[in-house]
Amino acid sequence: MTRPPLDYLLGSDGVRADATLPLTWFTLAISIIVCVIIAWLLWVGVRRARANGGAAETVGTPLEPEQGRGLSWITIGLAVSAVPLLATLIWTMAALGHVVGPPRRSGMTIDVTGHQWWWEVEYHGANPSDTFATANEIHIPIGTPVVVRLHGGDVIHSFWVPALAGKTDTIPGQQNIAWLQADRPGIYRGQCTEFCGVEHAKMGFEVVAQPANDFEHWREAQLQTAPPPATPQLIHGMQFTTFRCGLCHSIRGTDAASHYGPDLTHLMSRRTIAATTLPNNPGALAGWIQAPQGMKPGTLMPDQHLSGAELNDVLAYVETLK
Ligand code: HEC
Ligand SMILES: [Cu+2]
Repeated sequence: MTRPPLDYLLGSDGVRADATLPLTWFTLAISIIVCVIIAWLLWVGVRRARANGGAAETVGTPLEPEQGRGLSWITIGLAVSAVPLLATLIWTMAALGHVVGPPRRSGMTIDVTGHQWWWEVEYHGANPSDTFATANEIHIPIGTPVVVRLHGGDVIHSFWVPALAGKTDTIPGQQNIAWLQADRPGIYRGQCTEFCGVEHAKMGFEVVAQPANDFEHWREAQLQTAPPPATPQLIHGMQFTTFRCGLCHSIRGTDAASHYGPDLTHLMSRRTIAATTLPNNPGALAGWIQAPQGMKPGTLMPDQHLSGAELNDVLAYVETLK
């Protein structure tokens, strides 16, 4: 979805951002105006002091009676600055009232965990078998408030989708609550905004807001387990992948069941890999599996050094994880 640049500055796409965006522009404008006025007054003052022979000569000499009148300007200055400050305070309180609490009747609750340097996303349903996990791509139905329970996997991260809502930290050992609501379909960029180590900048994610029907289709597809391998190459690929990659990854329907790294059950349904570092296409995938350290130095997935044949089998199998 491309939007005109001005729309990014002035527009928001969800109720939470709607409440904070105009306040942000207001406080920025007031701050700029105050800076300009103060700089101008300072300049005027310096010029006047120079015209009167410079400030140095007056240091230590008692004030002439008429010079004491300058004090009234301080009172006026305080009164003038109190007005925008008070307005900002009242507006801030009103905006907080809109964004802070999750709506009482939320449509959906998901769990999001910040890891160095990717996002684990977990969906739940009425039954335990309705639970599935994905990574770095959060799908939500439009027009529905979605409560996001935030967890910290290792260090403090911060969850931010600028067009939809403000920031909320993910803290190890504590659960924080954020909520998202998108007004229209779209793909909204999210980003970790609390410095969390070398690959902090490459800890992005996407929120895909869809009409309720499309979202339901996506959910149904995600609930499926991985398809059984259909050819000898795929059988070998699956065996090798679960043996080698299952140490850290989960593929539902196989023996790979570790949650150290992203769940790969529906890897090919995602638009990006490695927390938006790379587009999800066969070339990038092959490069990532073989040498992730070259693309995201420091990432907790080690280079795999597979032989050509092993890599081919792994890729062939992984590409069936739609
Ligand atoms: C020692 C643990 C470990 C092993 C072994 C491992 N990975 Fe990973 N993998 C990770 C971690 C951690 C990430 C998240 C990296 C990041 O985004 O910074 C990851 C990310 C990925 C991703 C990107 C997923 C996404 O949605 O962003 C793919 C694909 C992947 N690994 C495939 C594999 C394959 C295939 C193998 C086996 C050949 C493998 N990995 C072996 C830990 C591991
Ligand atoms: Cu982070």
